[in-house]
Amino acid sequence: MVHIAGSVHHRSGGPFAARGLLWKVEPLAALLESCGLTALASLFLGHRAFPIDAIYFDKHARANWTVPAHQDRIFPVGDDSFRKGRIRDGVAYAEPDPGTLASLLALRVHFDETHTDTGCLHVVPASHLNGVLTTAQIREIPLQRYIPCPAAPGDVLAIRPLLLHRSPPSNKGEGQRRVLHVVYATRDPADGIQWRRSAQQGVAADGLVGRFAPSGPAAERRDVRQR
Ligand SMILES: O=C(O)CCC(=O)C(=O)O
Repeated sequence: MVHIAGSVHHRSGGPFAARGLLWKVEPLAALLESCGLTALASLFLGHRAFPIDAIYFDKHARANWTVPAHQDRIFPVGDDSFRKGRIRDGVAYAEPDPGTLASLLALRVHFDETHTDTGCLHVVPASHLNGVLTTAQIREIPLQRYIPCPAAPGDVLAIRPLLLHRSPPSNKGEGQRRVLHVVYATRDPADGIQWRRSAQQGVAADGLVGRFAPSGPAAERRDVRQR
């Protein structure tokens, strides 16, 4: 078992999530590159993508939990971009402008089979097209509009962070549902906020940037390597 500093513990005692993995697990950004996940994000987004956040979720008998309906709106940023934000586990988080939020992509890698009984993610299809929703707007949406996203081990679920989603508990508290949730961007926000860069810089220092970039401009990758 891997113990990650800053894991979030459920009331029943078991760890259920570890945030800020790009900074806690140093080789993670390079691993995402070499396993092809970053290339997949680049394909979806039509430009060279880089990870800006990674969270590990582990729902199991001793850590059965629920996340109410929400959109993902805050992400790790550089310390000097801290604005309207909060500190989690020593990392600054802030909300970028709506256009940037709409441009992000989350890839969720599943390590276990999951379905309604084991607390798979539920989403409201196309809800991201309405932009940032207020709490009142989210409350107005009936639970019947949420559809489950079952998955097999190895499946990757691609969602926009603004897609309305909720995570109900595992019905009987049985089984295990482990997910690595990685958020990708293709550029910094437009409003002066900068993503927390260290993970991306780590990849460049390893010389791995450019190995996977199906649609990114080659010249840009060369620039990174020459720096
Ligand atoms: O995977 C889950 O159960 C929770 C996911 C979630 O709510 C999120 O990533 O914001």
